[in-house]
Amino acid sequence: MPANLTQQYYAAEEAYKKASTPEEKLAALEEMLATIPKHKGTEKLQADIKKRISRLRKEGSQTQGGGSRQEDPFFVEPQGAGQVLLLGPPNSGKSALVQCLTNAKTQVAEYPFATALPVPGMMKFEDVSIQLVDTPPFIAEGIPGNFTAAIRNSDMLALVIDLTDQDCADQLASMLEFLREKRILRDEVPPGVRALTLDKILVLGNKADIAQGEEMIELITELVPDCPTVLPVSAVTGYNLDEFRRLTFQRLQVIRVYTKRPGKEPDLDKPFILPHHSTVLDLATAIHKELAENLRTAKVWGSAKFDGQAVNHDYVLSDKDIVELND
Ligand SMILES: Nc1nc2c(ncn2[C@@H]2O[C@H](COP(=O)(O)OP(=O)(O)O)[C@@H](O)[C@H]2O)c(=O)[nH]1
Ligand SMILES: [Mg+2]
Repeated sequence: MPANLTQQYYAAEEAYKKASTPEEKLAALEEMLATIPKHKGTEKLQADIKKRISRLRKEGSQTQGGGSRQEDPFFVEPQGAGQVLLLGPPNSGKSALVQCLTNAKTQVAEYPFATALPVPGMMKFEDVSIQLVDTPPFIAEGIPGNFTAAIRNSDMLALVIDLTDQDCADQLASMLEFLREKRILRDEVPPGVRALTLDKILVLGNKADIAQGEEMIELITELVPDCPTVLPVSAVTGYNLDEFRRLTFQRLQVIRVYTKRPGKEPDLDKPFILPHHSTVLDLATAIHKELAENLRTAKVWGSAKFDGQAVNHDYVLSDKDIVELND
């Protein structure tokens, strides 16, 4: 039987052949598995890829001290509506920003390399919690494999640069080049593959309180090819940090949905976070598999034509909808 492999599969296989580190090999193999057409003709190949993945994972855990992913000091368990990793050269203000935006105790220092490992904290946007991760300085030639894996694993990146630094445009260009080279940044991302498109990257031009911000940003967007959105911010004055919260929530492309029991008030304390275009059935599945299986009727307040309108299981929910599910 012909395998009928796709362009996407061949691209991943090419990346596997070119991979120079175990991390890159593993990412490429996972992508091969995600993009391989699933039918009888590819069963043998699928099994072979799975075997190679498990062998690499085993080797990886041995070299990292017999640890699982959880024991990898660069791995940060995702929490909240999404994980946003801050990446940037030493002294650009990553730690200062994470400290202003979250409850995290991260070290702000006048000297570079103060942050040795990723430090997570939770940032609020309205009633949504978004995870921010402070990271060690980005130096293109010196990024260890598990740091690369942590970058690949995030939902969004905030590239932090220092607008008072004359080299900041070059630094940004080199970060973007690194991300493209590692195939973390792509024009398109096939389903099931961990990578980011340009809209999932925000550039934070920090120290806007003491920089000629506007001029520098104009220069950056001129010099850096395919430049993502640049937001001037300041960790000292808090300038534009609310805009960063809002933009991050928007770019994560998630909605928050509140649930209510029949005849009761809605639970407005803890929204469920779902990807854009999620349906009533997706919500039920997120709450409990059994609820999804036994779901009979649903009512929606918010996006529906009228409050408490009965809707089908495939009704597409909107941000801030209140949903009553009956099994
Ligand atoms: N003026 C000004 N200084 C800042 C700002 N953010 C950080 N700094 C200073 O820049 C230095 C490096 O900050 P830090 O957060 O440790 O940088 P990191 O290495 O990227 O984590 C410290 O002296 C901070 O006080 C800012 O928005 N404005
Ligand atoms: Mg730091």
